[in-house]
Formats: sequence, structure tokens, C-alpha cells
Amino acid sequence: MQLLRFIDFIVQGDERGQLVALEGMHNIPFVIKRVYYIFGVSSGISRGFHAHRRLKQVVVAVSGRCRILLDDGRERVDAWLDSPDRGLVVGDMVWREMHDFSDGCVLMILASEYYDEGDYIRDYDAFRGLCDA
Ligand code: T46
Repeated sequence: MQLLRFIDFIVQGDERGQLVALEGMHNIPFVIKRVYYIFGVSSGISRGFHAHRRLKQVVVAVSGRCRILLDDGRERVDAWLDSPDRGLVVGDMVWREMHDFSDGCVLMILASEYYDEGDYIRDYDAFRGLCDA
């Protein structure tokens, strides 16, 4: 499966501005159980550095931009998240790191599961070991 999978959202705009609607099992490929957002990240700070055993997510930069690195144990790619009309699908068993947050960056994340610390793999060598198993 391709590691960088973007979804282009339909933007409904008029003279008042723009609107994007996100719906589980319609333009988001799972039932949405959780939404969270990350903001106020200081310059030079990176986040992530983990994978998830089961969780699938769609990540959207609703404001500003940041660079996301994805690694599925076979390849390592990165991409800019810089548009509120585009979401990046991050599957299970994918290592992710977020770098180079701009001022005012707001990352909104739609998640397929409720929060569960037990789903996190926070050690890169352990992640690679599970990929190779
Ligand atoms: C991910 C990337 C993109 C909660 O209590 N509930 C939640 O739903 C989440 C996501 C986090 N937390 C707590 C856990 C930590 O004490 O919030 C704190 C910060 O979370 P974390 O250090 O995991 O944040 P990031 O930015 O490194 O990672 C987050 C998500 O955790 C992760 O699933 O894929 O954003």
C-alpha cells in the first residue's frame, strides 16, 4: 500500500468563505471515534516519534503548515501538510514524526479509535522488530 495517501476534500465556497465537511465512512475511510488538535507548537519543536498498532488517522493542517515523516519499516517519506482542503491518511503500523511547525500551525487529527496508550509503540527499534516479524 502506498505510504503517502492524501484525500482531497470538496471545498464549498461562496462570497462568505470556505467550508469543508468531513464524514466517517464517506470522505474519511473509517468511523471517526475521536478528534484532537495540536496547536501552539514552538519553533524547532518536533512531535510524534511513535507508531500505532491499530489506530488509523487522517491528519489535516487546518492552519499553517508542518512537515510529517512516515516510515512503514520499508520506506521513509516525508511531505508538507499545508492545506485545509487535504488530509493525509496515516495507517496502522506507521512510524510518524512531525517537524518544522510554522507559527500558527493547527493540526487536526481524526482517529479511528479512542485514546489508548497501550496502542502506542514509542521505541523505534521495537517498531522495526515488529515490522520485520
Ligand atoms: C499521533 C500524532 C499525530 C490524550 O490524553 N488523549 C489523546 O487523544 C491524545 C492524542 C493524547 N493524549 C495525551 C497523551 C500525552 O500525555 O496528550 C499528551 C500528548 O500526546 P503525545 O505526546 O502522544 O502527542 P504527539 O503530538 O507526539 O502525538 C499525537 C498523538 O498522540 C498521536 O497518536 O499520531 O499526534
